[in-house]
Amino acid sequence: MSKLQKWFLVIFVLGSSWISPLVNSATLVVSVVDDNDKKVRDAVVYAEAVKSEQVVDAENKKSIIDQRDKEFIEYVTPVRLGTAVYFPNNDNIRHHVYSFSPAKKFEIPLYAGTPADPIVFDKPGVAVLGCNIHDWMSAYVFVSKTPYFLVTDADGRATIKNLPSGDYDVQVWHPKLKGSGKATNQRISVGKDGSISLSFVVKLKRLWSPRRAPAMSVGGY
Ligand SMILES: [Cu+2]
Repeated sequence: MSKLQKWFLVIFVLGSSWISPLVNSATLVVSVVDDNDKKVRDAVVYAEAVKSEQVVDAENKKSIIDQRDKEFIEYVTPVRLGTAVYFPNNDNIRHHVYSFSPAKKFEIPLYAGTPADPIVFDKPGVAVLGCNIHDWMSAYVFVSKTPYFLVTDADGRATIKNLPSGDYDVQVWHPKLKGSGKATNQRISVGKDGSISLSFVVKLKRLWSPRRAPAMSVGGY
């Protein structure tokens, strides 16, 4: 290696060490409990960049909300804005899925199997799903503007990986949340690699929900 080549190597190595801080990212570990300290599952945790351009992801995003044993699976499905959601019916009876929510109004009239066309969720917000035949069937689609979101598990936990450097507003939404997600806001700053832990305490409403049909009618319509 000539002297000149060595100098180029030194400049290259120094140069890369200057560039690397730009690709730092953190893991965000979130726990959500209610005001009785009970772990809250099915809570959507989302991190929005404070300086964000909120561009719809151009990638083809797909998701599935299953229907099994006359229930929607999952109860809460967070999706990125623009996601196409398929609604396969895995029961041997027909379902009739609908939403009247401003975030997405749609209807898939009585059907069996998987409808050919998915429903594209193209507005941010929450769509409440129901089934015309089975009143107790309900589910929620949370349409997120940000790519950084997850839903909490049975332990009330969610781990969002690879959050790039920057400032974020982290908020929580749940179907039974009292007040708006905005009120839960916590601002974080990601500067270096590592992990950030956040705890949320949320107040949940008691929601009335229709009872499932009596066992006698299972296997009926
Ligand atoms: Cu149904």
